[in-house]
Amino acid sequence: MKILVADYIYTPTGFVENQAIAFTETIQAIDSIEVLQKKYPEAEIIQTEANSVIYPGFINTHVHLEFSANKTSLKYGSFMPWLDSVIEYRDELMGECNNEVMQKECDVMLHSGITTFGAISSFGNELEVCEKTPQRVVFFNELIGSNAMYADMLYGDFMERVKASQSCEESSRITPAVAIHSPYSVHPIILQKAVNVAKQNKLPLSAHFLESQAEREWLEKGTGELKGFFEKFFNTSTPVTNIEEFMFAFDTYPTHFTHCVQATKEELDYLADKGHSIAHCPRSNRYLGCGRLNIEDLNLPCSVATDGLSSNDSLSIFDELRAALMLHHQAPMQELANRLIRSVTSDAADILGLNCGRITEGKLADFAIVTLKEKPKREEEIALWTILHTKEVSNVYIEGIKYV
Ligand code: MCF
Ligand code: FE
Repeated sequence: MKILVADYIYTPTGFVENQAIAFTETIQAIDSIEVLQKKYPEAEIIQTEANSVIYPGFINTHVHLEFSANKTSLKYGSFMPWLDSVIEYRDELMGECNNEVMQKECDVMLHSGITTFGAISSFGNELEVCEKTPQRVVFFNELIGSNAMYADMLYGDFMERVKASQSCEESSRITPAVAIHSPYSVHPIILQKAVNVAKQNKLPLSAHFLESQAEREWLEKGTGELKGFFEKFFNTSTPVTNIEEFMFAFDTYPTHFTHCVQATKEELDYLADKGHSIAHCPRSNRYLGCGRLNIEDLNLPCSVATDGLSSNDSLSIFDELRAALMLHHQAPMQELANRLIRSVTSDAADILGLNCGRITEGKLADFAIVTLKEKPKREEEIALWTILHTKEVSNVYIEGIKYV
């Protein structure tokens, strides 16, 4: 048993002062240090630095580790030139992205307090790193392929990767999962088969959806920049599905949809009605010229995530949260800061179906300890000062073990 003491603890009922947490792999009790010491006289007491706040470990629900080698290869500013550059540099970037490069990025996430991440994997290359890294990893095996001719082969390869990730479940903190790349890139036949795999095995399910204006135009009218892209690279000129057909394919299984920047109010209401959620990637959306997600109008659960280095400049959750504060410049500051912290803790845990993300009895003992520069003058600003001032967290615990 260990007892962690800090000036502040972020709990579901707000920031509490002068309390401590008793934990093993899971949280046993939250109370004053005096009460906990009496209850657990043998426990090791860990005193954090002055002005520290204990948060549940942060959760980054959507990242592509396989693109970690990208610095200046992919074109930022607008979606279609970016996609063209992915086709051009994908092989080169994958070649450069060895385990050492990916592990380094897992460490960047860890030092920003990320104790769980959702890794979108197109080839399964990052499985070994995800087995070794201390974090919990929801391993999203990605299905991609719009050509019916290759559908069986692509589906077969996808299933092999699903099985490989399932075989790591016992010996690591990996949860196997399914990702559908997007409506424009996945044939509806294999899409439905993959959704069924997720449903039958109760695996978390995710999909990129309505990220760019080009995607919307292609799915609605079969025109626009994606038409040229498909003619050039895939020798086709009509979309394989449309917005409704794609959305309906997920009707009976709650799915984590990434981006949704170009979704209409009706589409968002539909997703909400079916119990789905959104991964919001503010820097990725900005860098790929996709626009701003109207988070103020959302009535469905929403996480904030970094996406990959394919459309970002770092995998630090604090860099992302600061970007979100700037992108949503019209939102009341304190409220937004509190909502953002929730989006990478309890909301993200609920979305991925994990027993972490909250400091309450029985939850996994995953903690990120943030040390503020001085005592906050007003309690209602702790979330904001945390986001604005934190480059790295002071300590990280996962399942009760200290990693930072
Ligand atoms: O989320 C961003 C932008 N939207 C779509 N895909 C990706 C993102 N970052 C990486 N990707 C990957 C995706 O997983 O790029 C490939 C897929 O394997 C694009 S398809 C040519
Ligand atoms: Fe993505």
